[in-house]
Amino acid sequence: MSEQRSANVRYEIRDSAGWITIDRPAKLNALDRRTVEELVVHARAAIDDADVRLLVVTGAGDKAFVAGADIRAMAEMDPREAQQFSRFLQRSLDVLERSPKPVVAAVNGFALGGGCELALACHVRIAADTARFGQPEVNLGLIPGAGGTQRLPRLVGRGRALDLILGGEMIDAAEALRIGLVERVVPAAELAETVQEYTRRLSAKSPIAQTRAIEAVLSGSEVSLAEALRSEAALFGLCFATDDMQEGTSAFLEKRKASFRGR
Ligand code: CO8
Repeated sequence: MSEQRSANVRYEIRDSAGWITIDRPAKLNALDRRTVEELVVHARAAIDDADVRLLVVTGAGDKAFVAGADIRAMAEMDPREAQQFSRFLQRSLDVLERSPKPVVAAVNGFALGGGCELALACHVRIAADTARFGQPEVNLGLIPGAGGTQRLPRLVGRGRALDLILGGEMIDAAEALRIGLVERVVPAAELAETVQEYTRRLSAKSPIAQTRAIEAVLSGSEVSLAEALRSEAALFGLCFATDDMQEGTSAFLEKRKASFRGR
């Protein structure tokens, strides 16, 4: 498929992954309302497209993934508008986190403020070794407002999250890997190919099992352990009603490669 382009976001399918590229390099891909709206339109289209198996979110250029919410746009807001913008961003990032298809952040540079929060809403983060992360909102007299106060501690622990949020300092990719903010770090020149290879590998697995796994992990983090374990068992049981489970187990027993169809 050829590339689709809206004002600030590009979309193309590579292999079976829908690549969403935030494309405002002159503003280090900062997120204003229009950019976020376009991101969501492309994300929803990718989720609904039967030919797309996974989503990748990245930034244009080699400097920034996303350097935050657009500070110029925020400077004009009153408290009510800021709260609405925060809810709008939160709901938009929920679309990625709640995607039934895996969502990978290919973090190619600065991931700051809302940009770090965008990466946090993705299921897996693969970063260039040149990427830098941070929640610098305190430098602006703000707090993270796009999920950072909630997703960051859940990912790296409360102490490390507060260290980042209270200090407002940036950390490099190696430190992000060390604290569990990203899952992999690769040389910048190899980021796109690494992510493409990663999406190829994930595409060969059972889509329906991946969807159920995302559901189990996400829903489980919102309830008690006992309830989460019941939910895991229910989702595990549902897998046994799928062709993919028959195919996966038969392929193993027949010593051949499984061919999953996502049903
Ligand atoms: N918003 C708007 N414009 C930006 C942003 C941003 N977040 N980041 C960079 N830009 C613009 C710059 O203003 C500049 O534009 P211009 O050339 O027109 O002056 C251009 O991008 C290039 O930036 P720099 O010249 O500053 O590039 P440097 O290489 O010197 O510095 C930095 C790179 C260090 C990344 C620097 O640009 C920077 O510190 N940016 C701001 C980072 C930041 O504070 N991000 C957090 C923003 S707050 C936030 O994200 C809150 C999220 C929650 C929102 C919830 C809703 C209310």
